[in-house]
Amino acid sequence: MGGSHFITVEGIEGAGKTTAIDTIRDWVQAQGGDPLLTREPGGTALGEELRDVLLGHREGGMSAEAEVLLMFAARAEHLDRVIRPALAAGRWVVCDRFTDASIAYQGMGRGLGIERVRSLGEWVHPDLAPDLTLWLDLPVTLGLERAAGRSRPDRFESEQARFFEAVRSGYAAIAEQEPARVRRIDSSGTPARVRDGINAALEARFGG
Ligand code: Z5A
Repeated sequence: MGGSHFITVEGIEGAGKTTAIDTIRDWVQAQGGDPLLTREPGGTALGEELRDVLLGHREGGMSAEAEVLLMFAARAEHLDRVIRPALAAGRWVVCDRFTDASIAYQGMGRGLGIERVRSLGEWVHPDLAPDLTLWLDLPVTLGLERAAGRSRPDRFESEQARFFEAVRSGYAAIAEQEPARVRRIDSSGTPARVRDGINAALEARFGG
């Protein structure tokens, strides 16, 4: 159970990542670990500035290419200043979204293509991949319903169901290609059921 581990959490809008991350934190702490919780885009001073640019409603929006490159600029900084040092120090790192989000949102949602975006990941972090990715999966309509009650939608949240269907299919493709790393969690059920699914996935990957 010793040593560093890198866990990422993914899913469409309203998938319940916030609750999932609490569950992961509790599980790691119960094993005696002290997890670093972080997020993308963000996690550093520059990353949070880029997050504001990416999520804000800029007049005219931005091109898909600019969007994906800004995501990876924030990620490069995050890796350099936060993720790699924490892993090197032997900590667990739990990250709310990572490169899979770029593949799903920019590759599929924006139509840049999975392989093009994946090649950016191979350039920015050729030697590093999450040990475990929890993909919180639920129907798009349910995710949008859950998210509807929140504050003013950001630039991504303002997208329509068709966009999130494409994003979801991106996650499904990644899960199919990398079954050892990506664990699908059915997130359509009650919070207690989702929590059980996450705990089971953590136990299967890191337990015993
Ligand atoms: N993005 C990108 O395009 N490319 C990239 O490379 C990266 C990101 C890294 C910001 O991400 C945006 O950036 C994101 C993708 C894009 N846009 N979108 N969509 P973010 O992760 O910060 O934003 P978010 O997706 O809006 O996530 P969130 O708000 O942090 O979490 P969430 O997963 O959407 O959901 P939640 O807040 O945890 O839960 C939603 C609601 O459902 C909430 O009221 C909960 O209490 C409720 N809930 C949760 N679980 C349940 C269950 N089981 N039953 C009933 N209700 C539930």
